[in-house]
Amino acid sequence: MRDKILITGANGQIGTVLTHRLREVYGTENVLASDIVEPADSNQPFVFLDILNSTRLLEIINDHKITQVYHLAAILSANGEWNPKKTWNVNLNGLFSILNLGKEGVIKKIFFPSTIAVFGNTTPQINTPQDVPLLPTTVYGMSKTAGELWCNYYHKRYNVDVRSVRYPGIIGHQSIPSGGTTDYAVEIYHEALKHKKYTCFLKEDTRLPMLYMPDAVNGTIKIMEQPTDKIKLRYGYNLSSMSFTPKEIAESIQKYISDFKITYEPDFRQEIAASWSESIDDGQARKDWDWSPKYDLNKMTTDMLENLKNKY
Ligand code: NAD
Ligand code: AKB
Repeated sequence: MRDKILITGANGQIGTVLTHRLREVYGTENVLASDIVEPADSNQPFVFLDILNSTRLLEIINDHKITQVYHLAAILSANGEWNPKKTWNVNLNGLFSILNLGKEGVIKKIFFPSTIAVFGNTTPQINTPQDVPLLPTTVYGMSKTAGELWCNYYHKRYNVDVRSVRYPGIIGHQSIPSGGTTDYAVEIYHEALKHKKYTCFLKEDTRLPMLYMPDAVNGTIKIMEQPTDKIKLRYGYNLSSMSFTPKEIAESIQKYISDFKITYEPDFRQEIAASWSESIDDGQARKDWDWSPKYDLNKMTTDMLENLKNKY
């Protein structure tokens, strides 16, 4: 029997692109998108699902004979600080419902996206190893750290097949991020093409790890397709491909748009960014399941500008 996939939070920045790719791989009829906001394309299979409604979740899973869930629904780092209680509730209780369906054998495989927001001020910031002290500073980071631990627990205790990666900031041209601290690295390309200037909410020398969308999507599908014995960690695998500062991404854009200007007006997101890693050691993902990203900063800038230029 073919796997049938449910994606939660499918209309967000990553879900929009991941859903499209999963449909190319598994067939449109085998990939059901869900969210609390409507999709841009109403002709594709979509159900409205608030992840906190566990009764509706079970109905959907049974009605559509779902075997795998990519559980993307969440509230991200910056937005999370405006409503900590809601963020904890959505990010953790949504995951519990999914993990419990794994425990009961209703679904066979789960993807849980974790994040570099699990790291905090006690984490070594350069080339951050896989296993480090985690003392996140945001409620988003707290919820994802707890989520990783629950994934690990459900695997060890109930043999739930859950797989997880710690995404760095994700950059793509197909969708718009919102509510995150790394959002600037997408906004900057749009503003460069529209207005030839951008005011960044982080300081010029704030170095963060980032990943281009095609690498993120390929890596996500790759970890889910591995034989189970290759997945040695059931909490988030570190992933990495590039690290840069706002100044460096601006310079990469200036190679194409020479009169592009960047200015800096750091806000509360500066403190969040400063608590995260600058660069990541993803050796374990490379070793266990052959993770190998293709894009660096310059290759990404070329591709972003090429894809966005017709839009403006
Ligand atoms: P996003 O905010 O763009 O999308 C999240 C989606 O979840 C939204 O469409 C939103 O409507 C939906 N959602 C929110 N509350 C919901 C609820 N109660 N029920 C159902 N859906 C709900 O986020 P994204 O950037 O696409 O991230 C997807 C996942 O990847 C998240 O779990 C996030 O933590 C993780 N992640 C993202 C990044 C990144 O840079 N984009 C980095 C690290 C981890
Ligand atoms: C955010 O900035 O909150 C996300 C993330 C790194 O998890 N992009």
